[in-house]
Amino acid sequence: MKRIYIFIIIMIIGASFVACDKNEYINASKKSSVFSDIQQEKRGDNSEENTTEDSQPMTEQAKESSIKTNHDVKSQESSDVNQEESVFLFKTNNLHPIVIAYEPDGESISSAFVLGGSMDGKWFNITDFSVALNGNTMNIDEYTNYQYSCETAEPQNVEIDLLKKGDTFRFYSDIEYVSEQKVEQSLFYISELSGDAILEAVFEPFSPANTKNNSYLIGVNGEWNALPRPLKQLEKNKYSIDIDNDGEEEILNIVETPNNDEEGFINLRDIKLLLEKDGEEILVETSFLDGEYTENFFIYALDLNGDEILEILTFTTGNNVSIQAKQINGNVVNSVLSFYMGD
Ligand SMILES: [Ca+2]
Ligand SMILES: [Ca+2]
Repeated sequence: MKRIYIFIIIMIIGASFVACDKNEYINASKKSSVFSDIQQEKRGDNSEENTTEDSQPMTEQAKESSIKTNHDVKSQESSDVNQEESVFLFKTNNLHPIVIAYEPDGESISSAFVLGGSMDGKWFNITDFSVALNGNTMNIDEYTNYQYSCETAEPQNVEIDLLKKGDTFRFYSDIEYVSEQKVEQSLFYISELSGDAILEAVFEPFSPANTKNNSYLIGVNGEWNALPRPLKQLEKNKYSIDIDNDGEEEILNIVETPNNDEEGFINLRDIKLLLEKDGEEILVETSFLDGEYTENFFIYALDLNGDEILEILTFTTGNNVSIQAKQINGNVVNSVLSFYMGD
């Protein structure tokens, strides 16, 4: 009897080692390409030029360009398989995932971070899903324990409903349609720095033409036109745009206030994003720039869920990256999705 117990214990220990060993560890070079590129950018170039460009979402020339390119967003379902420039069937996931890619200086893009998804008016974050790894299904807490027990923070190729292999994304810059890409892998891990769950979509590397370097691309898995809409600049940090598609423009105001409360930072600023709508001033978001971990604040306005009402994506970027999706419902602002990478 004793032998049987010992045998069973050995089998259990053996199986748990196999559970870790069987996992395909992903090449570390694939991990967090966005984050490492941001760090490179920070190390390499802190010029004011980048800051200025990022905080000016729209120029007159850009507006013209966006009108032109708006019409270029076309269904590619009528694919010609003989064409070398491959066009594939658009595969829609009913959770309509949204991804964010960082376009580094002169390099191609091979992955993008998942912001979340939506279905029938509901929004979903990564933490709403379970992941399956080698046939084992785990919720986020179980995955965190698994990662801890296997002593690895490397991204794992998982199955997750929010991002399936073959899901297709249309990528947009802040002003134009860029390209269509198909998911090759869904990589998942828990950030060692922040403890956040991170889901990364891997694509065949692609190089967007005509977009400025060090900018962000939004990828949307949906048939609607998610091209970011032009923000009409009224004056510095003040823009007009029709958020709720009722024919009347709302005003977006980015208010920067110097903050002298903390020592050790040269250029500390509090940021408030305000929306003027129906004669009311509504607070959309507060942020904070320290010139070191967070350097830039900028916004995109686009339809993330296909209901023809624009959401506002706010970016606070630098060494750390924080992205928030805000839905405007009447005169109420709802935070619907968020992404954070940093420490
Ligand atoms: Ca309006
Ligand atoms: Ca919408």
